[in-house]
Amino acid sequence: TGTDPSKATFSATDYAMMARALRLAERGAYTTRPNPMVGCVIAQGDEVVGTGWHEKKGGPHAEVIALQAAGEHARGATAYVTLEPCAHVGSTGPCADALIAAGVSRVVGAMRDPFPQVDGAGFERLRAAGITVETGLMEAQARVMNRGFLSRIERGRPWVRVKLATSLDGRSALASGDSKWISGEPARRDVQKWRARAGALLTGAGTVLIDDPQLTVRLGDETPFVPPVRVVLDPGLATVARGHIREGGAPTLYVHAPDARMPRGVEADHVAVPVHEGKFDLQAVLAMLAERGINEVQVEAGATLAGAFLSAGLVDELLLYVAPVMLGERARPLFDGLQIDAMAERLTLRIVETRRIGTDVRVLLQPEPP
Ligand code: AOF
Ligand code: ZN
Repeated sequence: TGTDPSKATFSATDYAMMARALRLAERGAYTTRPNPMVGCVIAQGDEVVGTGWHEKKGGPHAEVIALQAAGEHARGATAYVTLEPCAHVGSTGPCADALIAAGVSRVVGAMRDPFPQVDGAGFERLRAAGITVETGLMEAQARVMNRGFLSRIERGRPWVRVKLATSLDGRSALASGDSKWISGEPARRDVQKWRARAGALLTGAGTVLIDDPQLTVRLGDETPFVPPVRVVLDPGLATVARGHIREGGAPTLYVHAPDARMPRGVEADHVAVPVHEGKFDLQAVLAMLAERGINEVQVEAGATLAGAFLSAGLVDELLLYVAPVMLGERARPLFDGLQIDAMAERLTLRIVETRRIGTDVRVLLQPEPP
């Protein structure tokens, strides 16, 4: 810093205010989708005069709530926003205009909003009105928080998190398919929070038949969330009339091969996706989910589907619960179909975070680019 004139320097107060705005934004983690999480803090020097966060699509944006709380104190204040203020009329008016009207004198943004209707226009509008605009404060944190939204807008596909419970010897189930339970109760409860962040929980027909999961979010009554859609990859629509997955207050979407037909008398949401040599085109599956506004997908499936995502290079994040148990050599591996014959071909991952959860260890990993 100091040598690069394009980089603004930020004070300790700036950091503290943006950190607070990021924490506020996180409150929307289970409810804002498909919208991003956004937080806003309005301050006069060290004194916070208004705060806000975006709760849900169609509801007021973070800035509007913070401006309302600040009232006249917004005049001459600094507004800290975790995402560029919008410049479009969507469910609500442009936040850039609201900030201008309130007489804010400085806006500090963590990052640009890549949403096509904003994409720089919000910051531009503020500057044109004579407001000091500085950006890039805690940008890395802001991008991580909204990695799902950013993935959908920037890459046209959701962020893909594969969740797996593994034994110490790298096994995901017994040969019989039985996997109840590898990880302990606290770990299984922890998974619920990651589910609640996701717009979709994706599984395969095999898992529906063997595990019969509900794939719902169970967080306790005090925590509001929007139920993620349960997505079943079922080429022949063999499971549409079966299992707990049809119950429980969350929508279910069946993805099938183009030539499959819904059985007579069964009503379910379904969509055809191309299949090559009996295997789904996973890129097409993800593009279809992005079309439907899904930011984050959590894959909770067996070794076949988990392996297919990994082999295709479509895993962004691996959420691994390692239990201190051995399941032995006849048990199922974590990933089918990974063919590695030389150390040079090995798949390398980066550990993002580790944490002990009850008797297990949670490891969050990201594959290294090849
Ligand atoms: C902001 N502040 O708090 C949020 C923003 O459907 P709408 O009208 O709510 O607009 C959604 C888009 O607005 C969303 O895709 C993103 O680009 C931006 N979200 N912008 O200034 C906020 N939530
Ligand atoms: Zn807005």
